[in-house]
Amino acid sequence: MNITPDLLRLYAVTDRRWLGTKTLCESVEAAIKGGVTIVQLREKELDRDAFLREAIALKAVCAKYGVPLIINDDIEIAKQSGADGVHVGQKDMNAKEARRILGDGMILGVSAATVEEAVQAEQDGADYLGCGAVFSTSTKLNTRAVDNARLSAVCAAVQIPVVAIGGITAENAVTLRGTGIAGTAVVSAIFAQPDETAAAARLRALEVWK
Ligand code: TZP
Ligand code: MG
Repeated sequence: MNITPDLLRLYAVTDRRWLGTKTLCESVEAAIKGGVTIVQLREKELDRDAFLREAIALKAVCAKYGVPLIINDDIEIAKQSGADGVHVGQKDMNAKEARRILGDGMILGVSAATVEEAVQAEQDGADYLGCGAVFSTSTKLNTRAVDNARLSAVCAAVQIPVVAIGGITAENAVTLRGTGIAGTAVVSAIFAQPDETAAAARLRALEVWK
């Protein structure tokens, strides 16, 4: 167990498409100031060198605030950048293999949209699960829908903490209360907003895990 539920209250997953004139580091730092508790660097377009540079720069920002940095998909980038862990989807590297390469001391997050996937991921050594999409989203294509009954079943089936993801906003997040989630993971509800600090503070204040 490399993570506790309190570190998963508000999980910011990056997306550079809304950066405008800001750097990713500036945008993430603004979000952390609003109450983000964990950050995932998710880069689908950057080449390897640029991804590694961004990861190293972002690790310095996160470390300043004691916020863990997770790297999407790429274990080698996670290790080389000094990040705190990696997040893999069902179609990425097998969770057991990811845990083997990572060792025991780094955080492993796994996406799970069913109880079966959740139980398997826990067995394979995941520290936390991302479960969704709990609402419709245009940020990621080809998501699977997870309703509150499924989300509750996933939370009940595993000992490790679960974060909900997909289409979560400051308006709809409260409907996730009572499912057993440790927190919410968002992209556009923070990074598509003009003021990331205010957006993060609003989401964090909802305390949907209670
Ligand atoms: N995984 C499942 S949905 C999603 C990811 C990365 C995108 C969530 O983005 P948004 O903007 O919070 O809906
Ligand atoms: Mg992935």
